[in-house]
Amino acid sequence: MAQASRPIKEAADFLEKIVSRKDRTLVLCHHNSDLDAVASATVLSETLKGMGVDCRAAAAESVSTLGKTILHFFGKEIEVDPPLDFDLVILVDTSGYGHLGDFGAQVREFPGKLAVIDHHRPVEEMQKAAEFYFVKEDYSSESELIFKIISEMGGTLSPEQASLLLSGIISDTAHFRLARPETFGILASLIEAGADYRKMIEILKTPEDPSRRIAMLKAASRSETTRLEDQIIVFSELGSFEGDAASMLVRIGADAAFVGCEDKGDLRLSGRARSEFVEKTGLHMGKFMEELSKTFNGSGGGHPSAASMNGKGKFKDMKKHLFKQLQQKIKPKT
Ligand SMILES: [Mn+2]
Repeated sequence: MAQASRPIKEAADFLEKIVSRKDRTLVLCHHNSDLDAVASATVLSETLKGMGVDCRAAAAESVSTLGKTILHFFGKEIEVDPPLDFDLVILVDTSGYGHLGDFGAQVREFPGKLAVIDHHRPVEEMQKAAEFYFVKEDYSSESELIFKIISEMGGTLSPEQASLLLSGIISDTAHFRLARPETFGILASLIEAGADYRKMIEILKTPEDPSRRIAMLKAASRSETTRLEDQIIVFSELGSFEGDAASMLVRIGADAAFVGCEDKGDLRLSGRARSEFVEKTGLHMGKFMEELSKTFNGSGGGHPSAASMNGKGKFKDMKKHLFKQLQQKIKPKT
């Protein structure tokens, strides 16, 4: 039967077989394990343990920073590269030996039984090697798959386990952008089981560099806004993150934004524009910056809506010249 159409019950039946066989089991996930991997491995391992199986969870090679953060938050740990003294290794969120980094060689030599429960593209070699091979490529995360299997077995989740799986789903679906309709049903069940959505969102936020945040605020507070015809042009002065600042100014309202600086006669300028600005005005930022840079003995260029230049001269001269050029390019409609 094609992998995609196999019922979840097959996986539940297999796990129940492990319970009755009393296999000493390792649930193993891929190297540099992300949230989906550590959540799946941890929750599946704990569930099997709760059913009387001698079971542990592990990651190959290393755990990602976010993976460590979430485990630490729940006071949980996952082993890394444990000695393979088990009857069975279940690979989760892992499609093949290659996904296990250097530890893959040891798993390849492992004389015991192998099972794969995954949501990546099937790997033929693994299909042959595994006693049980179950791949649901249509699942947007392994955490969803683990949830479905545990539910099928009649298992329940603690609030911590529900939160862990939720974090795996949020991260693998890129905050639900890649979610399937079914994902939201699972999400509701996890919330009902006590998952803390707000807390997980908070943990998943990648910390932003404070110096970058200050730079963005400076760029915003120093910004000058001008209207040229129906276009909102914003200019600001900043000595670092100029491109990011110009993008930010476009995001918060500018049609085109220019952010630059002068350091002892060395000029730098970054420009960003909305695609509608490029269409309406016909102003290609890359060409515009190239022309501008020639006036100041520098070089410049880029894309239609994102470009930069450098040159020699005084900041206020560059700014004056920039506006004059913009006025010429953005002409009233005739
Ligand atoms: Mn995954």
